[in-house]
Amino acid sequence: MHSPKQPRILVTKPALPDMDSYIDYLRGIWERGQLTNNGPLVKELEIRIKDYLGLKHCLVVSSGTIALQLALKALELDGDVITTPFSFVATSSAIAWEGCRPVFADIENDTLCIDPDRIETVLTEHTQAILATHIYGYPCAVDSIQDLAVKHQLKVIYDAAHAFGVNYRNQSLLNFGDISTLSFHATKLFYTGEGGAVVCNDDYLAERIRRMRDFGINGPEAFYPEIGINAKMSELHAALGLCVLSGVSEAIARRKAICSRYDAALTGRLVRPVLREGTEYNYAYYPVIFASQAELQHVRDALNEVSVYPRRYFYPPLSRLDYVGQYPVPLAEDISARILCLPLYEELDEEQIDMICSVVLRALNNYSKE
Ligand code: T4K
Repeated sequence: MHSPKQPRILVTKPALPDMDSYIDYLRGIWERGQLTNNGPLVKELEIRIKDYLGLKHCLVVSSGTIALQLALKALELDGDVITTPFSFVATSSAIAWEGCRPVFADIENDTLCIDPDRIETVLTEHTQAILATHIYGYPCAVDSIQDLAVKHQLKVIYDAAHAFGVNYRNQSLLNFGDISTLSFHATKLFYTGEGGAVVCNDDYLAERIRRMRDFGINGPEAFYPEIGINAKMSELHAALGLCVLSGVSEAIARRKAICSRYDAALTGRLVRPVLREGTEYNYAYYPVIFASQAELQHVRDALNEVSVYPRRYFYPPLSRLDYVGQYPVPLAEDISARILCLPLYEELDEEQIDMICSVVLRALNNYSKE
């Protein structure tokens, strides 16, 4: 049981930047009196993210969910969108919220991303787009997905909520597809508290999304050429992002060291998803796959006993949502029942990692004896 003396180890914890650096930004905000509406810090954050990741257009918004909605809206989608059942609920709910129909294609059993071969089996004349998630920041089969898009004239959106800082074949993973979306939620590697971004290479699309995130306004005389919404990021969120961005390379390096320590103890005992060759990972998550759901529950209970709280990201599969149609996705069903994300954040120290590993290994041994 949790004792008040034993600090809880949760699945993640934001590495808060130096408070003085945030206060410095706040002073500037106080002097200017501009709290929102595309202020100087939002503009600076966009430039800094573009430079850091090597992107053409990056439009910051108020959440990763609204980034997905803007992507669907900007591409004028209103029909079937083929998507992954193995993701966070926002991937599916954004599709349904925008009046489109989520159609599920099962995942690859190694990368856990949507399987291009399965996409082909659910394609119909109503399919307009593919919305695939780089789950945990693991790249999707971007080439095969692009081939399908060209062959069937489909748009491609990547939910890249987990993929900040991931490079694939020597460039940002965000450069693939028509649009990629990011989440800057507090639980993410790079965060602004709440926030997100829409990334694309197309000038017209970028201009459209820029207007759409601001009610569709076109210029200071408030002319509205098309429908928009309020998806703006505030200066307070952008200020936090600017502070966090300065430490993001260090954060990735620290997380890499933590993952190596987990690997050293757990490799051979637990299965891990497979990273596609050519990936420079961001170490956003540490998912492990158990032999069965019962084994997962046994290990999770043992961790909870010592106040360690891993998370079942992502269970159950999205194809079980009440507001979507029925699609057989046996691999996603199977994996989502057996996968658990172990705690991973910069502050986690060696002693804590070793303790987590020894509890996991002991629980696995006990379970196999039962
Ligand atoms: N697409 C994908 C693939 C996504 O994963 C997400 C979001 C989205 C789209 C949508 O993006 P946003 O609209 O959210 O920007 C979290 C987040 O709320 C969500 O952003 C995230 N994915 C999802 C995977 O996880 P929970 O249910 O895990 O949050 P919570 O509050 O249980 O936090 C987890 C742990 O983090 C807690 O045990 C403690 C720690 N924590 C959390 C917060 C919020 C902190 O230490 N400080 C904090 O401020 O949902």
